[in-house]
Amino acid sequence: MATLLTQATLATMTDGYGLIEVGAVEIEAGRIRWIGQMCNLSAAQRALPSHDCGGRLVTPGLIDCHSHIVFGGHRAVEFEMRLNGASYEEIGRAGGGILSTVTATRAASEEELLASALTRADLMIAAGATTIEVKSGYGLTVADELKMLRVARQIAAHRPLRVVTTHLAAHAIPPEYKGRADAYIDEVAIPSLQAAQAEGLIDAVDAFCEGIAFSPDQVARLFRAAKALNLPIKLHAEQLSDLKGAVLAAGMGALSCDHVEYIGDDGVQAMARAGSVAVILPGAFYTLRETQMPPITAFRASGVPMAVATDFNPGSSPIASLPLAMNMACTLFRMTPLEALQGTTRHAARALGLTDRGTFAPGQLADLCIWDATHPAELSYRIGATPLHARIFGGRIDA
Ligand code: DI6
Ligand code: FE
Repeated sequence: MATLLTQATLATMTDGYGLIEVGAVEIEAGRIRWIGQMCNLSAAQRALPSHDCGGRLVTPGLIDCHSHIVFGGHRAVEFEMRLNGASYEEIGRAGGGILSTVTATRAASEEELLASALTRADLMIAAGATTIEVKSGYGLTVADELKMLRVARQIAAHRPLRVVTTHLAAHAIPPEYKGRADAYIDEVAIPSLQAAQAEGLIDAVDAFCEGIAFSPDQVARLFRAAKALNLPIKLHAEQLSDLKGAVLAAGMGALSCDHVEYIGDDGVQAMARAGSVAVILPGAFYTLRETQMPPITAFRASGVPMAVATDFNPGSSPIASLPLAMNMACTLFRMTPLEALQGTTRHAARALGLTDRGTFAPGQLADLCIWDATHPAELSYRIGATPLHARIFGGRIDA
């Protein structure tokens, strides 16, 4: 049975905002069937059951294309220790840092990991997300990476949310492989990738290319294994230094290069040639009090599409709200509100290799947000507010 949204201010995101004032959307079988102005509705459409949006802004459902919401424990104590003057090394010696999350994640059962991931998913839903990407990367053994990915896959069975999962075993070097990153790639990262793909647990492969993590050569080895399995690749690249990870990843056809604060012009040009999306993650920049900004002007000038995501993780980005990430992208990085909204809709879909969402067009999934706003710039302008009025998921309006 078809339904109709009426009296909507539609941001279709097909050409800029693609605004349609006094618009309507016909939804059938979970997909968008028709979009247009109210005055062009047919008599048959006017007879459909309808939901009056009261002039409110309606956008595609938001897409968080980079998150790490499956993990054990938390790092708030460490945050407090740092603010009391403890150094990163002292925190590491006291059992803190990313490896404390690895220890807590290994110790947690699938049920415990799912329960905590669902509370985070609920925060993302409340802020307008309808699709999220979730990465592994806190297990760092074959069994624990698979455990994380099974949990990530289960989220969508419990919530009105579409979940895309990414293998990120090459996130950190666990203590048992200290000084042996190559062995870790061969013995854990690649075997867990193959096992995850055999179980149907992953949609893409990611790695952290950085001095404190994996080298471009190690990442290339992992990516060749991903390509052999026909899996798309993406990379945490140039977050803290310029190791030329983006040149490597784009050269291998990456869907996206993420963080990219320290990317050079060679990286930007390689991404432009490959059509890779730059995923901008202002939550991590803010939390780590970084000062090197991603080269927004160069991405814009070179036609590299930019996405905006939360990077929700316990260490560097404990933020669940895409509208807040959009605000940060505008205020910290000088992205425009249009770019920020493209970054959480059509360009975020592209960063995940998805073509069935992120804009309003006939045939697209009927995942959308109705906002207590009348202009799309309000979504980026407000700080810490969540002007979500209602969310429509697969054509159904959330209670
Ligand atoms: N970059 C980050 O900022 C996070 N991971 C990554 O590759 C940090 C993850 C953590 O500290 O738990
Ligand atoms: Fe990340």
